[in-house]
Amino acid sequence: MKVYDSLLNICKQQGAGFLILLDPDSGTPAELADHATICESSGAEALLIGGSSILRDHFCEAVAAVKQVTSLPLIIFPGNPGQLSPDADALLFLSLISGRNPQHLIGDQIIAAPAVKQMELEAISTGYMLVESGNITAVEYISDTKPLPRNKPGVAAATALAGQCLGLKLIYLEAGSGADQSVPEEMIAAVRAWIDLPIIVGGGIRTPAEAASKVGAGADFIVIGTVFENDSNASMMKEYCDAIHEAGEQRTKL
Ligand code: 1GP
Repeated sequence: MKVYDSLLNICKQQGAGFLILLDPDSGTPAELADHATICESSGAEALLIGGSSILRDHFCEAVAAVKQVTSLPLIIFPGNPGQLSPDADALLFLSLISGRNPQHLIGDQIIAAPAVKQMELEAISTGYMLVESGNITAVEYISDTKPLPRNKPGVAAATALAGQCLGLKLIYLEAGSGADQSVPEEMIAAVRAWIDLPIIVGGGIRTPAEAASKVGAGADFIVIGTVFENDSNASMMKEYCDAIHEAGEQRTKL
């Protein structure tokens, strides 16, 4: 089964799913593989791998090491167009639709597309929307784009809808890794009201209750990165997983 179809199944059957982000900058390939086994035992539905990778140059080795130890779908969440590996199961083929930097709207994609095809990677076209979060995040700085104002849910909804009309398959609402403030529930609800696509929400989520609240507002998948990086604790991750699944189940009953 294609990874995208399995994500759609999770939305349909469970209401919501839990994704953990492994940042290649955060450890050696062996350490990342250890982290992946912890993630799997927490009940997460899939792993994302990617990030700024400014400090280390071992992306492909990290993907291969993680893939060896996990049966979870491994999805590349690329920090740049060079983060590709045939060992992954799929790739979020991102377009930064909240910004107006042509490099991240279509330039990087042209650079990456031939390699994606040659590697036969499943490319899941994703509208990536950066949301103002109280501090300047690495993604804002590196992408040289302005985030969406957090008090303008209507602008976010129209942006996501434009992405859906363009044929994108996922919307990722991103506050940025380690953000001060996560994506507001009001914005998630506005986007949910206007689009049918699965919505991923990540950045700055620090408690299971906060994760559950995002699901209650309409998020289909929650991404946790920094909290896990700081304390790679299986029982804590299970608490996130349970909270997300419980909130998802509530949604399926509505
Ligand atoms: C970042 O959305 C992810 O791209 C996860 O964010 O590291 O803040 O959990 P955190």
